[in-house]
Parts: sequence; structure tokens; C-alpha cells
Amino acid sequence: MKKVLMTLVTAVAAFLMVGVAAVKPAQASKPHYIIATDATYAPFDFQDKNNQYVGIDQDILATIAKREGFTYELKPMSFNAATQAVASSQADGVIAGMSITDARKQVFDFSTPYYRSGIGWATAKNSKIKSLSDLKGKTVALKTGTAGAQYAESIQSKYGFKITYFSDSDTSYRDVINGNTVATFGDLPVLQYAVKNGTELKVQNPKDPFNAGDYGFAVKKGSNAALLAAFDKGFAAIKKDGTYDKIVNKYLDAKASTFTGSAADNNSVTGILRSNSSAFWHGLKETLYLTIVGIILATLWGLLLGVMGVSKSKFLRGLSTTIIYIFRGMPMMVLAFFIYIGLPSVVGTKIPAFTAGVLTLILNEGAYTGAFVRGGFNSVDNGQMEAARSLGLSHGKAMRKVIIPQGLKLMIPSFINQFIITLKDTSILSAIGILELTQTGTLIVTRNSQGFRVWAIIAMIYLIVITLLTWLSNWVEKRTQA
Ligand code: ASN
Repeated sequence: MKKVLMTLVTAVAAFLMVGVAAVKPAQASKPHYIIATDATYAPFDFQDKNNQYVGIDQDILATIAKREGFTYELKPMSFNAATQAVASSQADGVIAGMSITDARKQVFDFSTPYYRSGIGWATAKNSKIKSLSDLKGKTVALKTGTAGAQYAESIQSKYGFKITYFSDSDTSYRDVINGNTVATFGDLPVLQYAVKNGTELKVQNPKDPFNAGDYGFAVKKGSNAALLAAFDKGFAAIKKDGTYDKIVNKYLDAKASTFTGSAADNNSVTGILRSNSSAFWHGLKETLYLTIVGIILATLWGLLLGVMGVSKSKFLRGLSTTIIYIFRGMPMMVLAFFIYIGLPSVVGTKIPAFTAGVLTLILNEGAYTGAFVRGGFNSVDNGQMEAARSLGLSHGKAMRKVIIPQGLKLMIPSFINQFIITLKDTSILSAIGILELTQTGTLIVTRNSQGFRVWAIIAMIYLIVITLLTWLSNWVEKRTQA
């Protein structure tokens, strides 16, 4: 038991150390930053056909970084998670078409304003809704945590509409087009760009945005002053030498397909697969990596919880029950946000997204594993323990030699089940910016609007991997039972 505990603690400690080391700069000479972004926000932040991050924001940032001599790693996530990542010091800065507002100035320090924006609202192309008062009793689609959502919330009671929230703009546009909701509120330049490039919406206030304001690059209030200063310095320079205008015109003058590829290239399943093969491959590798590390560590942790749950000590049994109760009862997404966004401000150090993701898997999947491991041991017939004890074996020895081997055999189907669940649950970790298979799908759909085909491909990839995992588990099961 002690040995198991030691191995487990060492494994988790080693994993955390590797994880924390991973946030250290790759090159000691240049400052290195983690920048969060909302990569579903064309023409400001999106992925091109080569899966490179492009857009007005991204080109500005890349040009400034080169000029000012810093490097950075981008973390694509929902806008809401991106701002929270900066507020909790998990990321050093955020660039995401972020409106500078008084409320946000309480939490963030903003760069020089770099783009004029404001809130627009849009309906389906042929909608009968023409004015805000037509929204009475209807539902609008908003993107969580955005200035557009805040504006809509502020007029909600006046116009009497209901709200549905989404985490990216494209999904809220689709929801309006599909007729589930009747309108959406968002940044005017972003809505107009989408409409210009074929999104079937009608912008209702193209000439006079609500709450006109500016975008800024943001860091957490009072921190990363050097990064902010470098951004401002670089921005002044590219504004002066014309690079800024060139970047803006590059995106506003050209059609989106110049960057994202034309629908014709992408329309077929094989076309989508071919043009995104490296992205799918990268996403799959990340999913597999999370799954493998998650399964191994969650199984060890679950076994320990299970063994504790049947130990002689009342304290250990109580501890196991409490841990299982807490982590089985907590939605995985809440746990992921708690570890990734909440914990760093308490422990005072960054927790890389991958480490936070694996910790989430260990705690959540480990709790389920602990519960069935405890149940498995308990279901070994009582007579077995009695017989072993009457033969003179100590409680510990009887557990190790008699109960555990029999219990483990009973648990094999539950283990296989849990492995499959772990693989599927990795998709939830897309919410904290891990670019695994599901997040990869989101970015591709934003670019090519081929939701049906892209999600079908992603679903197939999961199914194939799950089939392989099931085969492997069954093979192991057969060998262990032989
Ligand atoms: N424009 C949004 C805001 O400032 C940001 C976004 O949706 N990426 O709230």
C-alpha cells in the first residue's frame, strides 16, 4: 500500500514538474509570453487554410513581436475563457478583438486602441424582424462574456427578449440562420465581415453601431508592463510606417476565401480531410496523449482510492468516500475551469493547460474508478476473506493475495468502460484552450462553415480510436483471464 502511494505521488509530482517546466521560455534570451486568443473571430483572429493563425490582430501581434524582440505561444480558446486566463495570470496577454470598456479597465490594462468598433445586431436574411421592439418574446443568440452580450443584456428587459448563450460567434450565427433564435448581437466589423463572405445574416444597424468604442490588447492589471509597453511601442511604429494600414486592408479588401480556401476546394469530405490533414493529425495526437496520460494516472489514483475504500482504517475509508463524493459530483467542465482558472491565483504559479487537463482527468475519472474498484473488492464473497484469515493470513496479506486479484478480474469490464469515457471526456478540455480533436473541429468549422461534414469526420475519428481502444482492452482482458 505504501509503495503504491509512493509510486503514485512520485508519478504525479514528476508530471507536474514537467508541466510547470513547460511554461518556462524556450529561449532564455528573448522574453516569451503566453497569449490567449479567440481564434473564431475573423477578420481579427482565425486560422487560414494552412492552419496558421492569421487576421488583423494576429498580423499586428506577429509584426510587433518581431520588431520588439519577444516570442509568444498562442492559446486559442473561447473569448470568455481567454479573458479569464489573463485575469488569473494563466496567460500573459489577450488579443481577441477585445473592446476597451470601463468595467474591463478594472481588471485589465489596455494597449493603445488599435481598431474602431461597436455593437451591431443581425437577423436571418429574410427575417420579418426589423427593429429591436420586434424582439419581444423572441430569443436572441449571444456569445458569452462579450461586449455584444453585455449590450444585449442591458436592453433585455426594455425589449422583452430571451437569451441563449454560445461560446463562439460562428455557432451563434448558425443558430440564427437555422431559426432557433431570431437575432444575434456582436461586433459590427465582425458581423459585416461574415455577411460579406456569405454568412446568410442581415445586419440591422450597419451605419450606427451601439456603444461605439475601440479594441485593445490587454494584460492583467498591474502585471506584464514590459509586454504592454513593447506592444504600444511596436504599434506606434507600425502605425507610422504604414504596416498597420497594409495589414487592415489586406483583410478587409480581400475575400475570406483568399485566406481560408474556397468552398469548392473544401466541400467534399476528402477535400476537407486533405486540406486539414495536419490539423486533424495534430488534434488527434493531443487527444491520444491526454487520453493515455489520463488513463494511466487516473487508474493509479482510482486504484488507490478503491483500496483505501476497503481498508481496515475508518479514517482511510472516510477519506476515500469523501474524495469520490466530491469529484464524482462535480461536472468535469467546472473542475477544469477551477483548476485552470481558479487555482493559479491561489497557488501563485501558472498551471499549463495540459497539466490542468490531466489533473482534471485524474480527479474526475479517478473518482469513478475508485468507486467501482471499491465496489469490486466489496463484491468478492465474504467467505473468501474469512477462509484466508482462518488459514492464518493477516488482513493485509489476505487482501493482497486473495481479495485484490479476484476483485480486479471482476472490474475489468468497468475499467474498459472507464477508458472509453476518459477518451471522450478529453473533448471537454477544449474549453481550457487545449487544441485537441474537438477544438480542432471548432476552428475548422469556423473557417469553412462545413459543420455537418467536419463534425462527422471528428465523430468518425473518435469512433475509430474508441474501437481500437476497445480491441486492445479486450485483448488484455483475454490474456489476463487465461
Ligand atoms: N468583441 C468581443 C468583446 O470585446 C470579443 C470577442 O468576441 N472576441 O467582448
